[in-house]
Amino acid sequence: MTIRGGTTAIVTADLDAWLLLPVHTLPHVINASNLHRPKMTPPLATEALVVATYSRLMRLRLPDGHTVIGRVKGKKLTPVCGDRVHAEEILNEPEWLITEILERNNILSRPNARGRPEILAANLTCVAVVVATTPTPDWFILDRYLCAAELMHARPAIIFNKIDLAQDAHEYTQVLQEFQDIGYPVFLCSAKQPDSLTPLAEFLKKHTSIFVGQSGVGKSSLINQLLGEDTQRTGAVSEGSGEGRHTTVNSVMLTLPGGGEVIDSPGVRDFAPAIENQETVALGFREIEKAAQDCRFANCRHFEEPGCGVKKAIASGDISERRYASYRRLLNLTRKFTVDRY
Ligand SMILES: Nc1nc2c(ncn2[C@@H]2O[C@H](COP(=O)(O)OP(=O)(O)OP(=O)(O)O)[C@@H](O)[C@H]2O)c(=O)[nH]1
Ligand SMILES: [Mg+2]
Ligand SMILES: [Zn+2]
Repeated sequence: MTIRGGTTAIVTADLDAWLLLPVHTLPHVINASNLHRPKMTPPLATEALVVATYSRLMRLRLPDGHTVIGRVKGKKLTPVCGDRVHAEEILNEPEWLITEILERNNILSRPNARGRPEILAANLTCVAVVVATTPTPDWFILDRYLCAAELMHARPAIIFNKIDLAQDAHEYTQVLQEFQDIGYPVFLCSAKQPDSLTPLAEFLKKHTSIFVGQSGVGKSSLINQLLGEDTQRTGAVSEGSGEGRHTTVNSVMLTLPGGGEVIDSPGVRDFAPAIENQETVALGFREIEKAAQDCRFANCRHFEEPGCGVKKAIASGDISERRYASYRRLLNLTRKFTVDRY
Protein backbone atom coordinates (compact mmCIF):
# COMPACT_ATOMS: atom_id res chain seq x y z
CA MET A 1 0.00 0.00 0.00
CA THR A 2 1.20 3.51 -0.80
CA ILE A 3 -0.25 6.76 0.41
CA ARG A 4 -0.32 9.27 -2.37
CA GLY A 5 -1.99 12.68 -2.31
CA GLY A 6 -4.14 11.67 0.63
CA THR A 7 -5.75 8.66 -1.14
CA THR A 8 -4.81 5.11 -0.56
CA ALA A 9 -3.62 3.44 -3.68
CA ILE A 10 -2.81 -0.21 -4.10
CA VAL A 11 0.31 -0.50 -6.16
CA THR A 12 0.45 -3.78 -7.88
CA ALA A 13 2.78 -5.00 -10.51
CA ASP A 14 0.59 -8.08 -10.79
CA LEU A 15 -2.69 -6.61 -11.91
CA ASP A 16 -4.59 -9.86 -11.63
CA ALA A 17 -5.19 -8.91 -8.04
CA TRP A 18 -7.42 -5.97 -8.90
CA LEU A 19 -10.01 -8.13 -10.54
CA LEU A 20 -10.73 -9.77 -7.24
CA LEU A 21 -11.43 -6.49 -5.45
CA PRO A 22 -14.89 -5.02 -4.88
CA VAL A 23 -15.93 -2.67 -7.68
CA HIS A 24 -15.81 0.53 -5.61
CA THR A 25 -12.16 0.01 -4.83
CA LEU A 26 -11.10 -0.55 -8.44
CA PRO A 27 -10.49 3.08 -9.43
CA HIS A 28 -7.80 3.23 -6.76
CA VAL A 29 -5.86 0.34 -8.14
CA ILE A 30 -3.00 1.61 -10.19
CA ASN A 31 -0.05 0.22 -11.97
CA ALA A 32 3.39 0.71 -10.56
CA SER A 33 4.65 1.83 -13.96
CA ASN A 34 2.25 4.78 -13.90
CA LEU A 35 3.68 6.07 -10.67
CA HIS A 36 7.11 6.41 -12.11
CA ARG A 37 6.08 8.71 -14.93
CA PRO A 38 7.28 12.24 -14.12
CA LYS A 39 4.28 14.43 -13.25
CA MET A 40 4.89 17.07 -15.91
CA THR A 41 5.25 14.65 -18.84
CA PRO A 42 2.44 15.38 -21.32
CA PRO A 43 -0.23 12.64 -21.37
CA LEU A 44 0.34 9.83 -23.81
CA ALA A 45 -2.16 8.59 -26.36
CA THR A 46 -1.70 5.19 -27.90
CA GLU A 47 -3.26 2.03 -29.31
CA ALA A 48 -3.76 -0.63 -26.63
CA LEU A 49 -5.12 -4.13 -26.32
CA VAL A 50 -7.99 -4.97 -23.93
CA VAL A 51 -6.74 -7.96 -21.94
CA ALA A 52 -9.40 -8.03 -19.22
CA THR A 53 -12.79 -6.48 -18.67
CA TYR A 54 -14.57 -5.71 -15.45
CA SER A 55 -17.75 -3.82 -16.16
CA ARG A 56 -16.62 -0.36 -17.36
CA LEU A 57 -13.03 -0.85 -16.25
CA MET A 58 -10.53 -2.66 -18.45
CA ARG A 59 -7.00 -3.84 -18.16
CA LEU A 60 -5.06 -2.60 -21.15
CA ARG A 61 -1.78 -3.82 -22.55
CA LEU A 62 0.27 -0.98 -23.99
CA PRO A 63 2.63 -1.42 -26.96
CA ASP A 64 5.63 -1.58 -24.58
CA GLY A 65 4.06 -4.55 -22.79
CA HIS A 66 3.06 -2.70 -19.61
CA THR A 67 -0.51 -3.06 -18.43
CA VAL A 68 -2.62 -0.20 -17.10
CA ILE A 69 -6.21 0.27 -16.04
CA GLY A 70 -8.51 1.95 -18.54
CA ARG A 71 -11.92 3.52 -18.05
CA VAL A 72 -14.35 3.72 -20.95
CA LYS A 73 -15.29 7.20 -22.16
CA GLY A 74 -19.05 7.81 -22.35
CA LYS A 75 -21.76 5.17 -22.38
CA LYS A 76 -21.84 4.09 -25.99
CA LEU A 77 -18.50 2.32 -26.28
CA THR A 78 -18.45 -1.28 -25.12
CA PRO A 79 -14.96 -2.72 -25.54
CA VAL A 80 -14.48 -6.44 -24.99
CA CYS A 81 -11.49 -8.67 -24.39
CA GLY A 82 -9.34 -8.81 -27.52
CA ASP A 83 -10.33 -5.34 -28.70
CA ARG A 84 -7.71 -2.94 -29.92
CA VAL A 85 -8.57 0.48 -28.59
CA HIS A 86 -7.32 4.01 -28.59
CA ALA A 87 -6.40 5.07 -25.05
CA GLU A 88 -5.18 8.29 -23.52
CA GLU A 89 -3.41 8.90 -20.28
CA ILE A 90 -5.33 11.20 -17.93
CA LEU A 91 -3.18 13.88 -16.30
CA ASN A 92 -2.74 13.28 -12.56
CA GLU A 93 -4.99 10.21 -12.60
CA PRO A 94 -3.92 6.61 -12.45
CA GLU A 95 -6.42 5.40 -15.06
CA TRP A 96 -6.31 5.75 -18.80
CA LEU A 97 -9.30 6.79 -20.88
CA ILE A 98 -10.53 4.50 -23.67
CA THR A 99 -11.83 6.78 -26.40
CA GLU A 100 -12.32 4.50 -29.40
CA ILE A 101 -12.55 0.85 -30.42
CA LEU A 102 -10.46 0.14 -33.51
CA GLU A 103 -11.91 -1.90 -36.33
CA ARG A 104 -12.60 -5.50 -35.34
CA ASN A 105 -11.60 -8.48 -37.50
CA ASN A 106 -14.38 -10.54 -35.99
CA ILE A 107 -16.55 -10.92 -32.90
CA LEU A 108 -17.89 -13.80 -30.85
CA SER A 109 -21.43 -12.91 -29.87
CA ARG A 110 -24.63 -14.40 -28.54
CA PRO A 111 -28.15 -13.04 -28.24
CA ASN A 112 -28.93 -11.45 -24.87
CA ALA A 113 -32.29 -11.91 -23.12
CA ARG A 114 -33.89 -9.43 -25.53
CA GLY A 115 -32.50 -11.17 -28.60
CA ARG A 116 -29.91 -8.48 -29.31
CA PRO A 117 -26.32 -9.56 -29.93
CA GLU A 118 -24.02 -9.33 -26.93
CA ILE A 119 -20.35 -9.33 -27.88
CA LEU A 120 -18.20 -11.66 -25.80
CA ALA A 121 -14.75 -11.16 -27.37
CA ALA A 122 -13.15 -9.76 -30.51
CA ASN A 123 -10.27 -10.38 -32.91
CA LEU A 124 -9.98 -14.12 -32.35
CA THR A 125 -8.24 -16.55 -34.67
CA CYS A 126 -9.44 -19.64 -32.78
CA VAL A 127 -12.43 -20.69 -30.69
CA ALA A 128 -11.48 -23.68 -28.53
CA VAL A 129 -14.53 -25.35 -27.06
CA VAL A 130 -13.85 -27.26 -23.86
CA VAL A 131 -15.96 -30.29 -22.93
CA ALA A 132 -15.17 -32.84 -20.25
CA THR A 133 -16.20 -36.08 -18.64
CA THR A 134 -17.82 -33.95 -15.90
CA PRO A 135 -20.09 -32.02 -16.06
CA THR A 136 -21.91 -34.23 -18.57
CA PRO A 137 -21.13 -32.96 -22.07
CA ASP A 138 -23.87 -31.09 -23.89
CA TRP A 139 -22.97 -31.79 -27.52
CA PHE A 140 -25.54 -29.30 -28.78
CA ILE A 141 -23.73 -26.47 -27.00
CA LEU A 142 -20.51 -27.69 -28.62
CA ASP A 143 -22.16 -27.67 -32.07
CA ARG A 144 -23.34 -24.12 -31.54
CA TYR A 145 -19.93 -22.88 -30.53
CA LEU A 146 -18.44 -24.55 -33.58
CA CYS A 147 -21.13 -22.88 -35.67
CA ALA A 148 -20.21 -19.50 -34.15
CA ALA A 149 -16.53 -20.12 -34.89
CA GLU A 150 -17.30 -20.97 -38.53
CA LEU A 151 -19.44 -17.89 -39.02
CA MET A 152 -16.82 -15.56 -37.57
CA HIS A 153 -14.04 -17.20 -39.63
CA ALA A 154 -12.07 -18.36 -36.60
CA ARG A 155 -10.47 -21.80 -36.41
CA PRO A 156 -12.71 -24.13 -34.38
CA ALA A 157 -11.10 -26.67 -32.04
CA ILE A 158 -12.42 -29.14 -29.47
CA ILE A 159 -10.69 -29.82 -26.18
CA PHE A 160 -11.92 -32.93 -24.39
CA ASN A 161 -10.69 -32.51 -20.81
CA LYS A 162 -10.47 -34.65 -17.65
CA ILE A 163 -9.52 -37.79 -19.55
CA ASP A 164 -7.95 -38.96 -16.26
CA LEU A 165 -11.52 -39.39 -14.99
CA ALA A 166 -12.87 -41.22 -18.04
CA GLN A 167 -13.96 -44.63 -16.82
CA ASP A 168 -14.91 -45.76 -20.24
CA ALA A 169 -13.36 -43.74 -23.04
CA HIS A 170 -15.53 -45.56 -25.62
CA GLU A 171 -18.50 -43.69 -24.29
CA TYR A 172 -17.11 -40.56 -25.92
CA THR A 173 -15.05 -41.85 -28.82
CA GLN A 174 -17.95 -42.22 -31.24
CA VAL A 175 -19.16 -38.67 -30.95
CA LEU A 176 -15.63 -37.24 -30.86
CA GLN A 177 -14.82 -39.27 -33.96
CA GLU A 178 -17.80 -37.67 -35.69
CA PHE A 179 -16.27 -34.25 -35.10
CA GLN A 180 -12.89 -35.40 -36.30
CA ASP A 181 -14.42 -36.89 -39.44
CA ILE A 182 -15.79 -33.51 -40.45
CA GLY A 183 -12.39 -31.93 -39.92
CA TYR A 184 -12.41 -30.47 -36.41
CA PRO A 185 -9.22 -30.98 -34.39
CA VAL A 186 -9.92 -32.80 -31.11
CA PHE A 187 -7.40 -32.57 -28.25
CA LEU A 188 -7.70 -35.17 -25.49
CA CYS A 189 -6.38 -33.52 -22.34
CA SER A 190 -6.14 -33.64 -18.60
CA ALA A 191 -5.27 -30.52 -16.66
CA LYS A 192 -3.82 -32.94 -14.09
CA GLN A 193 -1.43 -34.49 -16.61
CA PRO A 194 0.84 -31.79 -18.06
CA ASP A 195 2.26 -34.08 -20.76
CA SER A 196 -1.21 -34.51 -22.25
CA LEU A 197 -1.22 -30.80 -23.14
CA THR A 198 1.79 -30.79 -25.47
CA PRO A 199 -0.17 -31.08 -28.76
CA LEU A 200 -2.64 -28.45 -27.56
CA ALA A 201 0.15 -26.01 -26.60
CA GLU A 202 1.69 -26.52 -30.03
CA PHE A 203 -1.62 -25.74 -31.72
CA LEU A 204 -2.34 -22.65 -29.57
CA LYS A 205 1.05 -21.12 -30.40
CA LYS A 206 -0.22 -19.73 -33.67
CA HIS A 207 -3.45 -18.30 -32.32
CA THR A 208 -5.34 -15.76 -30.33
CA SER A 209 -7.84 -18.19 -28.83
CA ILE A 210 -10.74 -18.13 -26.47
CA PHE A 211 -11.57 -21.09 -24.23
CA VAL A 212 -15.34 -21.44 -23.99
CA GLY A 213 -17.73 -24.05 -22.65
CA GLN A 214 -19.88 -25.16 -19.75
CA SER A 215 -18.91 -24.10 -16.24
CA GLY A 216 -16.66 -26.61 -14.49
CA VAL A 217 -15.17 -28.30 -17.56
CA GLY A 218 -11.71 -27.04 -16.59
CA LYS A 219 -11.04 -24.02 -18.81
CA SER A 220 -9.15 -22.16 -16.09
CA SER A 221 -7.37 -25.32 -14.87
CA LEU A 222 -6.11 -26.01 -18.40
CA ILE A 223 -4.92 -22.43 -18.78
CA ASN A 224 -3.09 -22.55 -15.43
CA GLN A 225 -1.39 -25.75 -16.51
CA LEU A 226 -0.43 -24.24 -19.88
CA LEU A 227 0.90 -21.14 -18.12
CA GLY A 228 2.83 -23.22 -15.61
CA GLU A 229 1.34 -21.21 -12.72
CA ASP A 230 -1.95 -20.80 -10.90
CA THR A 231 -3.02 -17.48 -12.35
CA GLN A 232 -6.72 -18.21 -12.78
CA ARG A 233 -9.05 -19.20 -9.94
CA THR A 234 -10.66 -22.62 -10.24
CA GLY A 235 -13.60 -24.13 -8.38
CA ALA A 236 -14.84 -27.64 -7.75
CA VAL A 237 -17.89 -28.95 -9.58
CA SER A 238 -20.91 -29.09 -7.27
CA GLU A 239 -21.42 -32.58 -5.89
CA GLY A 240 -25.18 -32.15 -5.76
CA SER A 241 -25.97 -30.86 -9.24
CA GLY A 242 -22.83 -32.04 -11.03
CA GLU A 243 -22.53 -28.54 -12.50
CA GLY A 244 -19.75 -26.00 -12.30
CA ARG A 245 -19.93 -23.06 -9.92
CA HIS A 246 -19.25 -20.24 -12.40
CA THR A 247 -15.91 -19.52 -10.82
CA THR A 248 -14.54 -17.34 -13.64
CA VAL A 249 -16.61 -14.17 -13.82
CA ASN A 250 -14.78 -12.04 -16.35
CA SER A 251 -12.81 -12.65 -19.53
CA VAL A 252 -9.03 -12.39 -19.25
CA MET A 253 -6.40 -12.74 -21.97
CA LEU A 254 -3.16 -14.48 -21.03
CA THR A 255 0.07 -14.97 -22.93
CA LEU A 256 1.23 -18.58 -23.09
CA PRO A 257 4.92 -19.25 -22.42
CA GLY A 258 5.30 -21.25 -25.65
CA GLY A 259 3.52 -18.60 -27.70
CA GLY A 260 -0.07 -17.62 -28.39
CA GLU A 261 -2.66 -15.67 -26.47
CA VAL A 262 -5.62 -17.33 -24.81
CA ILE A 263 -8.74 -15.83 -23.27
CA ASP A 264 -10.25 -17.55 -20.24
CA SER A 265 -13.98 -16.89 -20.27
CA PRO A 266 -16.84 -17.43 -17.80
CA GLY A 267 -18.58 -20.80 -18.16
CA VAL A 268 -22.10 -20.97 -19.55
CA ARG A 269 -25.27 -22.99 -19.00
CA ASP A 270 -26.23 -22.62 -22.63
CA PHE A 271 -24.97 -20.90 -25.72
CA ALA A 272 -26.32 -19.95 -29.12
CA PRO A 273 -24.60 -17.73 -31.64
CA ALA A 274 -26.30 -14.47 -32.60
CA ILE A 275 -27.36 -15.18 -36.19
CA GLU A 276 -29.01 -12.54 -38.36
CA ASN A 277 -31.16 -14.82 -40.51
CA GLN A 278 -32.08 -18.46 -40.90
CA GLU A 279 -30.23 -18.93 -44.20
CA THR A 280 -26.95 -18.33 -42.37
CA VAL A 281 -27.37 -21.27 -39.96
CA ALA A 282 -26.30 -23.92 -42.50
CA LEU A 283 -23.04 -22.04 -43.11
CA GLY A 284 -22.06 -22.90 -39.53
CA PHE A 285 -22.45 -26.66 -40.11
CA ARG A 286 -19.70 -27.43 -42.58
CA GLU A 287 -20.84 -30.91 -43.65
CA ILE A 288 -24.41 -29.68 -44.17
CA GLU A 289 -23.18 -26.74 -46.19
CA LYS A 290 -21.11 -29.09 -48.33
CA ALA A 291 -23.97 -31.55 -48.96
CA ALA A 292 -26.31 -28.64 -49.74
CA GLN A 293 -24.40 -28.11 -52.99
CA ASP A 294 -26.44 -31.10 -54.27
CA CYS A 295 -29.86 -29.77 -53.25
CA ARG A 296 -32.29 -29.21 -56.11
CA PHE A 297 -33.44 -25.85 -54.78
CA ALA A 298 -31.01 -23.08 -53.94
CA ASN A 299 -33.15 -22.00 -50.98
CA CYS A 300 -33.55 -25.56 -49.63
CA ARG A 301 -33.69 -25.60 -45.83
CA HIS A 302 -33.16 -29.36 -45.79
CA PHE A 303 -36.50 -30.15 -44.15
CA GLU A 304 -38.84 -32.06 -46.47
CA GLU A 305 -37.94 -30.46 -49.79
CA PRO A 306 -37.62 -32.87 -52.75
CA GLY A 307 -34.14 -33.54 -54.12
CA CYS A 308 -32.40 -32.51 -50.90
CA GLY A 309 -28.67 -33.33 -50.89
CA VAL A 310 -28.50 -33.12 -47.10
CA LYS A 311 -31.28 -35.68 -46.61
CA LYS A 312 -29.47 -37.94 -49.07
CA ALA A 313 -26.23 -37.58 -47.10
CA ILE A 314 -28.05 -38.45 -43.86
CA ALA A 315 -29.57 -41.55 -45.45
CA SER A 316 -26.16 -42.72 -46.65
CA GLY A 317 -24.61 -42.07 -43.22
CA ASP A 318 -22.34 -39.26 -44.41
CA ILE A 319 -24.04 -36.77 -42.11
CA SER A 320 -24.80 -37.76 -38.53
CA GLU A 321 -28.43 -37.66 -37.36
CA ARG A 322 -27.30 -35.89 -34.24
CA ARG A 323 -25.58 -33.05 -36.10
CA TYR A 324 -28.61 -32.70 -38.35
CA ALA A 325 -30.90 -32.52 -35.30
CA SER A 326 -28.58 -29.85 -33.91
CA TYR A 327 -28.88 -27.85 -37.13
CA ARG A 328 -32.69 -28.06 -36.94
CA ARG A 329 -32.68 -26.93 -33.32
CA LEU A 330 -30.48 -23.95 -34.04
CA LEU A 331 -32.62 -23.04 -37.03
CA ASN A 332 -35.72 -23.00 -34.82
CA LEU A 333 -33.94 -20.96 -32.20
CA THR A 334 -32.76 -18.45 -34.79
CA ARG A 335 -36.30 -18.13 -36.09
CA LYS A 336 -37.50 -17.45 -32.55
CA PHE A 337 -34.89 -14.75 -32.00
CA THR A 338 -35.31 -13.09 -35.39
CA VAL A 339 -39.14 -13.15 -35.19
CA ASP A 340 -39.36 -12.09 -31.54
CA ARG A 341 -37.06 -9.19 -32.13
CA TYR A 342 -39.46 -7.29 -34.36
N1 LIG B 1 -9.66 -34.78 -12.45
C1 LIG B 1 -9.59 -33.64 -13.13
N2 LIG B 1 -10.16 -32.53 -12.62
C2 LIG B 1 -10.08 -31.39 -13.32
C3 LIG B 1 -9.42 -31.31 -14.57
N3 LIG B 1 -9.53 -30.05 -15.04
C4 LIG B 1 -10.19 -29.37 -14.12
N4 LIG B 1 -10.54 -30.15 -13.07
C5 LIG B 1 -11.30 -29.77 -11.88
O1 LIG B 1 -12.60 -29.33 -12.31
C6 LIG B 1 -13.07 -28.27 -11.49
C7 LIG B 1 -13.47 -27.09 -12.36
O2 LIG B 1 -12.32 -26.56 -12.97
P1 LIG B 1 -12.25 -25.04 -13.46
O3 LIG B 1 -10.93 -24.90 -14.12
O4 LIG B 1 -12.59 -24.09 -12.38
O5 LIG B 1 -13.42 -25.03 -14.55
P2 LIG B 1 -13.89 -23.82 -15.51
O6 LIG B 1 -14.26 -24.41 -16.79
O7 LIG B 1 -12.85 -22.76 -15.53
O8 LIG B 1 -15.19 -23.33 -14.74
P3 LIG B 1 -15.88 -21.85 -14.77
O9 LIG B 1 -14.85 -20.84 -14.48
O10 LIG B 1 -16.94 -21.94 -13.74
O11 LIG B 1 -16.47 -21.72 -16.16
C8 LIG B 1 -11.92 -27.97 -10.51
O12 LIG B 1 -12.20 -28.64 -9.30
C9 LIG B 1 -10.70 -28.57 -11.17
O13 LIG B 1 -9.72 -28.98 -10.26
C10 LIG B 1 -8.85 -32.52 -15.10
O14 LIG B 1 -8.28 -32.59 -16.19
N5 LIG B 1 -8.98 -33.64 -14.33
MG1 LIG C 1 -12.92 -20.79 -15.04
ZN1 LIG D 1 -31.50 -29.51 -48.94
